[in-house]
Amino acid sequence: MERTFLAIKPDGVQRKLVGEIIRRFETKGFTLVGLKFMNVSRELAEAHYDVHRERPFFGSLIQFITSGPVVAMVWEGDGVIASARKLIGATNPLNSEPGTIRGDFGVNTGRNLIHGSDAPETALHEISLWFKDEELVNWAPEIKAWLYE
Ligand code: DAT
Ligand code: MG
Repeated sequence: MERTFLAIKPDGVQRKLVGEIIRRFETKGFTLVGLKFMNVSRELAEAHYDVHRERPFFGSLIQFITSGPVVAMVWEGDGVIASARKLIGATNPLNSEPGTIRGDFGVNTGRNLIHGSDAPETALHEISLWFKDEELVNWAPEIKAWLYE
């Protein structure tokens, strides 16, 4: 089954939205397979956001993501990569639909609460960047028959 990497950024942690955000992926029907609460090193931050290295906001992005603890997660389910992006909402929270995480809780692109992998290749890359294999838990939720035909 497909897996994606999600991270609640320092603003989501500081604003006490960790439970609310995790709840949305849980109640949707996706399965948590990796979770850690951690400070992010500059090295990891720069590797994670490497595609944005040349962008003008790169410095402030690295500063922000290393400014406080984050909740790093791996979630599993059919179509979870694209679906999680929909649950998260557009990059600029002012453009995110109400009902999405960014649409419900944010007002600024630089404080958009949560990261989600944008494609299968990036998901694989980001999962391996943030998690060791043995940190991921393979398990079969008992509820599965009620979520999947
Ligand atoms: P997303 O997080 O929706 O995948 P992205 O990959 O384009 O968006 O950018 C990564 C993060 O960089 C984004 O969550 C917030 C920040 N960012 C993007 N565009 C920005 C901008 N124009 N000004 C400031 N920060 C920006
Ligand atoms: Mg992105």
